[in-house]
Amino acid sequence: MTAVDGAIRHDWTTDQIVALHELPLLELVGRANAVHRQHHDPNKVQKASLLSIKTGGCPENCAYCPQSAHHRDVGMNRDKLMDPRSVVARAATAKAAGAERFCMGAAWRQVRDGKEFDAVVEMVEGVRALGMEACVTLGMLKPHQAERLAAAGLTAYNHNLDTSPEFYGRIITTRTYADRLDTLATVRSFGIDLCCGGIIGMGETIHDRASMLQVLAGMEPHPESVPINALVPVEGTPLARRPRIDPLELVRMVATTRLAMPASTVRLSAGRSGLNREAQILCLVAGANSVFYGDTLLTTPNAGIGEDAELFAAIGEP
Ligand code: SAM
Ligand code: DTB
Ligand code: SF4
Repeated sequence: MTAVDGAIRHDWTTDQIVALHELPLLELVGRANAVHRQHHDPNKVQKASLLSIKTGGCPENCAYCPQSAHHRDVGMNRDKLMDPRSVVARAATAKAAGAERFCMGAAWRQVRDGKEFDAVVEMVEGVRALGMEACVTLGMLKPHQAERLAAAGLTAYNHNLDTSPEFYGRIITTRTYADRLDTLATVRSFGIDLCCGGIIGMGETIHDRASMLQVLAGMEPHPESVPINALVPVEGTPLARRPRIDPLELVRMVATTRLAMPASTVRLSAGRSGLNREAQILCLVAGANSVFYGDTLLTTPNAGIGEDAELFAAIGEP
């Protein structure tokens, strides 16, 4: 490797990223930690809370997702969009529990103009008025819709690539990788931060994981936040029988993400409840500096607030 660790680069090759990922574990974690300390306060872990504002009945067929209407065996209820007042009240509760960022997810293929989108804009305004960062994940977005969200003060838009371009078609067939990249470019063009990452443990190879990171690190600028999810296998989805990944695979993925995108917030996302306290701390040493915080993710359980209190006490974070 010719470039110095910690330099912001957009020209990573997939092979270079695979080589990082395959370093001896202690070398990988050590280098990632050094880069992490160059760009971030090593004692700071951002807490982001999640809320599903519109659950179930999604027309997309993402193989991992319990909210897809294609996976009938999940038996997920279809709920209506929540009303803005109760959403803002939930954000206030999350803030009181220590969350700095509030992320709202809707099981939509795309945003449609009308009353529901107006309500989401109101939610963003309400969350920002609490002094919290606001993030939404609503599926595909058109320019005029991104413009409205930007005007409402939206901090970030979450739209994951989920996996490599090569493996994508094995996981989702109702939209393309190019659709995803288009929405990301639209969001970026209105000055909204990007929250974009993926999932490991869906049957992809290490090369696929590196290839996804190559696409993300090729973006200029890098996404400001990169969620790394470990698949939560949900009964009734096509990926229900996939084994849980070894926590050290998550450590390697986090460390490699940190090396490829030194200044981004790397968020330890779904799958954290399957890790013990020490494995989570290893992920934080390896460069993760945010977690989803609160008892539930969108529809599945997260690490509990009680366990998180122990985690934060152990690392000395308030
Ligand atoms: N419909 C929007 C979209 O797909 O962009 C937003 C909601 S979607 C649930 C947000 C992200 O959650 C997905 O991109 C995926 O990375 C993650 N996710 C969903 N189900 C998951 C699961 N079972 N395990 C891990 N991550 C999951
Ligand atoms: C992200 O990358 N992970 C979060 C958030 N962004 C929206 C969602 C995880 C969802 C896990 C499955 C569920 O709870 O339904
Ligand atoms: Fe719909 Fe998002 Fe779930 Fe895919 S991941 S089925 S787009 S809610």
